[in-house]
Amino acid sequence: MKDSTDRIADPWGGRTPYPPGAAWPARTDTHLAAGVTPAAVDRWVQSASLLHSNGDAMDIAVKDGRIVGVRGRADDRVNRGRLGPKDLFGWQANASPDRLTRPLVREGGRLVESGWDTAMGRIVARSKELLRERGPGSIGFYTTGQLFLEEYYTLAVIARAGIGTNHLDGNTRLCTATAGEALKETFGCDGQPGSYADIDHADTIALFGHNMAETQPVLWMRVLDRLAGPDAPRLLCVDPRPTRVARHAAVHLAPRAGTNVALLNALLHELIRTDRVDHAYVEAHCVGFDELAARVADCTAEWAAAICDVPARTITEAAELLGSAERLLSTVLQGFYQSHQATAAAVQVNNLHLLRGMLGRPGCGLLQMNGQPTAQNTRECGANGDLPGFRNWENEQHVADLARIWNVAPEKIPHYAPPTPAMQMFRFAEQGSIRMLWISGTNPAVSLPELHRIRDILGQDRLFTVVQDLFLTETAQLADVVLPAATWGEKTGTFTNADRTVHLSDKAVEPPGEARPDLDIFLDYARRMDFRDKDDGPLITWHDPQSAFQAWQKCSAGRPCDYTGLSYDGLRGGSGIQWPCTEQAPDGTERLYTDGPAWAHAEACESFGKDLVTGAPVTEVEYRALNPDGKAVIKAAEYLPPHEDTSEEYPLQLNTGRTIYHFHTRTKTGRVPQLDSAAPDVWAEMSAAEAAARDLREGDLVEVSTPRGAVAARLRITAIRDGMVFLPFHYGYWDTAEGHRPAPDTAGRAANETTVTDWDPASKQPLYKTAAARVALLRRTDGTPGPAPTTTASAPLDPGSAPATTGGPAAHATQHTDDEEGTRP
Ligand SMILES: Nc1nc2c(c(=O)[nH]1)N[C@H]1C(S)=C(S)[C@@H](COP(=O)(O)OP(=O)(O)OC[C@H]3O[C@@H](n4cnc5c(=O)[nH]c(N)nc54)[C@H](O)[C@@H]3O)O[C@H]1N2
Ligand SMILES: Nc1nc2c(c(=O)[nH]1)N[C@H]1C(S)=C(S)[C@@H](COP(=O)(O)OP(=O)(O)OC[C@H]3O[C@@H](n4cnc5c(=O)[nH]c(N)nc54)[C@H](O)[C@@H]3O)O[C@H]1N2
Ligand SMILES: [Mo]
Repeated sequence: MKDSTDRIADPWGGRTPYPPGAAWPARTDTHLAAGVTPAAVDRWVQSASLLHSNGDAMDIAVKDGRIVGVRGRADDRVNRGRLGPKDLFGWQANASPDRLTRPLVREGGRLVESGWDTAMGRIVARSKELLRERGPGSIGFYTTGQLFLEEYYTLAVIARAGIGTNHLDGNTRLCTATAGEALKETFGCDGQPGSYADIDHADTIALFGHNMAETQPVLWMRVLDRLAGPDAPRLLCVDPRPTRVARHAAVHLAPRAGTNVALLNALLHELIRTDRVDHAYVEAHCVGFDELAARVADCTAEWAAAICDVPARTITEAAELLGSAERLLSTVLQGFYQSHQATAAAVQVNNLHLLRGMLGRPGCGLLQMNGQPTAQNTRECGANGDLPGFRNWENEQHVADLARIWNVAPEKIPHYAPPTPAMQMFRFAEQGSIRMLWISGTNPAVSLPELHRIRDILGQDRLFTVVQDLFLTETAQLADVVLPAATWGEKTGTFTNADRTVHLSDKAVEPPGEARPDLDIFLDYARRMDFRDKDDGPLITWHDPQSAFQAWQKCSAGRPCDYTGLSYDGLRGGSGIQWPCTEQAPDGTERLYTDGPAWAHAEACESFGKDLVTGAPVTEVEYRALNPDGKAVIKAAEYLPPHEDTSEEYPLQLNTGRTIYHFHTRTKTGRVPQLDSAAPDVWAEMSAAEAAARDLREGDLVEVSTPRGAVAARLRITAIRDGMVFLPFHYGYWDTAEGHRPAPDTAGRAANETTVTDWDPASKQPLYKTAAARVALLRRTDGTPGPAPTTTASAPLDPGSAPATTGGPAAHATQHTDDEEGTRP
């Protein structure tokens, strides 16, 4: 069957129902530029999505050397051909007329065009001067979750063994640091236990602070197809917003923000009270059960109900759902990760699975989700605060192993202290110990908390800032050197999604002007810096994506993220493949820990763990005493109230997050007509009761303010819980659709004007979802409703109060559900 749908109006497309245990049927989604037919396409080039962590495989359509559309890959295990709206339309951003095409350098206070030699020359000169005068600790690298594996690995070697600095982290610190930390706390090591295929088998699916419908729409299609089929799974949703997930849930808990640990402790209490514990599993594979049982002994549903402001009855219903599950799949994301007890809360979800013995079997999945498309690789390759290959910086053997692979002295690799987390790097830049900050693939002037502070830091004369991006972003405008990067579709490399599936993304077209792949930029820097190994040979021995991949394979060998069985050729043609992929497991590995934890022994583990309340590291001696046999650690946590609680002056909880149509700071999606017009400007969400209490109406221009700053936004009245205001964080100062002019209401569109400089003690992930705010009327509506989409969590409570979000003819995509008639090669 082939049909065509407006995928702005209907982001998830049509249903292909299926029963438990069956394979998810294929459905191939295609969108081509107006007037282009599939027959007119010159070439289809294999790739995968770069606008979220799901890893949806696709082919890029090329005609006359230009990208003209995309088509999902039906053979791929991740998406079976489906694509979400950002991927169907987002490719158009590549060809924006305002792409950076030449390097820029600051001259007399202004950024002016220059050549690569001049720009790189300045970076190298400053690097050498700083190394000479202030040492390696004066240089920091702040990267992303959106480059390719080959690029992160190269950057990690440059930073750790070339410069020798401890200051290398990614914006993954804002994103999935807690995912990694929670896995380390429980299993001793990062690495996603579950598989997306667990959706096919689960009888119960629990989503903890995860708006999957909007942030991983293709995974949500898989859930919707199960819900539409026989023996459908039951859903538990824990989210204060009325997301699509909440609307489909058998049980929806909408807790006060920042109370996840109280809620989870009550759920664990109920499971233990009703003895829904797999004692044999716990006995064989875990330590710490007694401590947990003691910790939650008093955490009754009534106790949590008062803290979370949800009915006690709904908590017991949720516990019943989890307790009666035979195949439970859980996912966790930013509603847990971006709060003051992030790791503590995420770890309780791990505990839930350990208690119930639900790991390593079909349907029994645990997904501590990633957000960004390549965040997994930032972590694996050590371009965040870890050593490459999930090696433990406190383990001399692991450091020696790396030193051998890189042929450098172990002392060259900084391991005197934990690698510096991003928020600390900005603090060092503020204080003046970091004097050069190289920012690649991230826009901190919109995405970090408390923006006036970030602008001040980046604007300092003494800080030399390099920004490597596609566009002249809010951050790039503050830089000393701007390097024009090539991106997805213009360069080759691999990346790994949230369920460990590795995809290859091939170059389809030439980058604009003089823009270069990030890998080439890093390699050029290494060459100009003349980094050497201990035998005076070149430190970096590779020269292109494939040779970089091979170097990484050697580094990954024998570690949990073992890539040795993969190759570019093996990744071409069919489906993506899940690591570990080795000679013994040439087709990859669907689930980790099928025989219990495997990387938690003191010799093997990536981390000895931390105190969940203080973040203080557990010592090796303590860890060995706690976990002599390398089992999973059940770590209990006490609930603590949010640091910034509501007050008379700031009576509302501030929640920030995403909509389906935009990606982060909109540098790509803001330049795409279909996506831009679906959600063109910032809005604020509140409940009808909170609006009425302030005499506010749909569409009123309101000011949302905190002690840090304010945002002016039109109001959208929704079914969000009382006591809360929600802001999407996508909107920066520069209106991308207007071609880089200041947005009409420049006085603060960015949610992060208002957020707080604070982080989870264990993962160091900043808090974007727990702060206090107030809302006041700026201007009464002229009848215009809030600019929020109606198809999503921001749907108006009164459907008549805003026109339905649609995309029109330009937003049509075809869906083929019959392979015979499909356009697949
Ligand atoms: N469309 C789209 N998709 C994306 C992205 C994007 O920008 N746009 N970004 C990608 C990236 S990098 C990421 S990290 C992911 C993020 O994906 P998600 O985590 O799903 O997205 P968010 O909207 O940040 O937050 C999810 C939910 O957390 C809820 N929440 C807030 N506070 C609390 C709380 O205290 N407890 C609970 N239980 N819930 C709470 C919010 O109401 C919100 O609905 O999305 C990825 N996918
Ligand atoms: N208030 C609030 N703030 C948040 C969040 C929230 O929920 N609430 N979420 C946080 C999370 S989870 C995340 S992940 C961050 C995201 O925050 P950012 O990383 O700052 O957001 P992006 O807009 O994705 O920025 C990526 C930049 O990389 C550029 N880019 C894209 N592709 C390439 C490439 O191939 N090479 C190079 N060199 N550049 C490229 C883009 O043009 C863009 O400027 O925001 C965080 N901030
Ligand atoms: Mo993220």
